[in-house]
Amino acid sequence: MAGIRRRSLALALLVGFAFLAAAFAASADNDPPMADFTLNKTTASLGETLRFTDQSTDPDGTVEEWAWNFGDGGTSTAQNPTHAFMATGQFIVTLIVTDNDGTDSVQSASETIAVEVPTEVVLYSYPNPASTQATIAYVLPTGASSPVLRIFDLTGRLVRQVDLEAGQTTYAWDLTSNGGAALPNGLYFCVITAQNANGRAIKSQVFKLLIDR
Ligand SMILES: [Ca+2]
Repeated sequence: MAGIRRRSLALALLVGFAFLAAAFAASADNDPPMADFTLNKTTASLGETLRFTDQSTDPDGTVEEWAWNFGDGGTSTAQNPTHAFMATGQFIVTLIVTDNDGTDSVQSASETIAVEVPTEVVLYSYPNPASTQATIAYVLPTGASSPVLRIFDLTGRLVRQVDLEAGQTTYAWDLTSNGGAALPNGLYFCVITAQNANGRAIKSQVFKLLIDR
């Protein structure tokens, strides 16, 4: 009986090894897919739609699944997805592909994308303090439009509003209110709002201007 048991055990081990060897051979026979992709640009503006084009290949089969991770929480399983980044910064987009032989044959490819907002409006004014006139200088991001200058007094009251020219870089303010009255001495807050090339509202930092006659 003991001899039969040993032979059974040996047979079971042999079958087990054969099974493992076969599984290993099947696994080794499958060449993994190579993930690859292109995209239409690696620097984008906020909200701009980017197009991703799959270039993955499998040397001995076909690529059947695509798992995209855009690095901003967005994902896709489309072969050639589009994606718009709604935040600024650097994002690493990763693509993992799976071939027709199973999920363990994956390769990933990644690309870093810089998503930039055109810089905000730059605003400063000179001289400061001002006694007779202030030259309000401004720089708009490329493509920005509809700049509007607003000046508030210390209580937050809007005392002057001017539609600026997008093509200009300075505005000469004579230190008067909307009604044309000379404003009293004191501290004023200047801000310029505009629309960027994508139609999004942008604005400058608040510039503190002192009137001291
Ligand atoms: Ca394969």
